Amino acid sequence: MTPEEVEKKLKEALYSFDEEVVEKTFKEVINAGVDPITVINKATAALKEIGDKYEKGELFLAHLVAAGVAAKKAIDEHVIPLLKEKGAEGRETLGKVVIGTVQGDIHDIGKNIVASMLFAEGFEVIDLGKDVPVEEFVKAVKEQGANILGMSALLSTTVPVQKEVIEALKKEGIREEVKVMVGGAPVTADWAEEIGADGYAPDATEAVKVAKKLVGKA
Ligand code: B1M
Repeated sequence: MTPEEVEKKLKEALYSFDEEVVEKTFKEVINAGVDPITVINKATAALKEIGDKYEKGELFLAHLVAAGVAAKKAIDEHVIPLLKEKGAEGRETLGKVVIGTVQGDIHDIGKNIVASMLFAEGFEVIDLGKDVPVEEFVKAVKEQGANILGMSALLSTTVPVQKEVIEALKKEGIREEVKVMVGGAPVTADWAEEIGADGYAPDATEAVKVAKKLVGKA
């Protein structure tokens, strides 16, 4: 299956807004031997297009929800297990990552992909989930002795929370003990620099490279 065929199939499936169709198509593409990263990249592009149409008023919120729920289920069930396959118990860890989607934000598809790929590449990953309060990030960094704190944000209203967490780490006197990596569709390298984060990645493949660099294992 060519990347163009994968793109067409996944797009058509997501535009059906039907969970069963989406799941069947993801399964078909994966079973055809398509690399999971290609599947994620093509699905992300299709979801972005659906999001843009919602923003322009060409689709309703119900469409955004249907596509999001179906994509999450298909990715959780058919793509994430493949991403995690490389991870094995008892291996030497590259470091400990505490990760979550910031408070006020329930977008977790991208965060879950990043967490799975970090795990697959050898990191120990403590996933705090979505809508994670500032103090919970700080507490987890402290208690877990994390090497990296990863924060995902998908809304322009929740991106500033990444800064709040960094400020809270400073207040607790533990900012220098942990590297901070930020990401999510509206997050940029400039923003990461502005808030004093140590790393930024536009996608999950890059997130793994940045994380390895942050722990000196690149
Ligand atoms: Co929402 N949503 N949504 N949504 N949604 C966006 C983000 C939006 C851009 C759509 C649009 O209008 N164009 C828009 C935000 C606009 C803005 O703030 N500027 C939006 C909105 C408005 C909303 C609601 C407010 C809608 C409403 O209720 N009126 C609401 C918010 C709820 C809340 O959070 N409080 C809402 C709800 C939802 C659903 C629940 C329906 C669903 C989420 C389901 C879920 O996650 N469980 C959903 C979806 C699916 C989307 C879009 C369409 C797709 C997001 C996605 O999963 N992409 C999205 C459109 C878009 O992104 N342009 C949109 C696929 C995923 C693999 O990509 O998350 O970018 P992404 O992750 C990538 C990279 O960003 C990076 O790696 C990942 C993999 O390569 N990355 C990191 C992510 N985290 C990282 C962390 C790192 C490093 C890299 O280091 C730690």
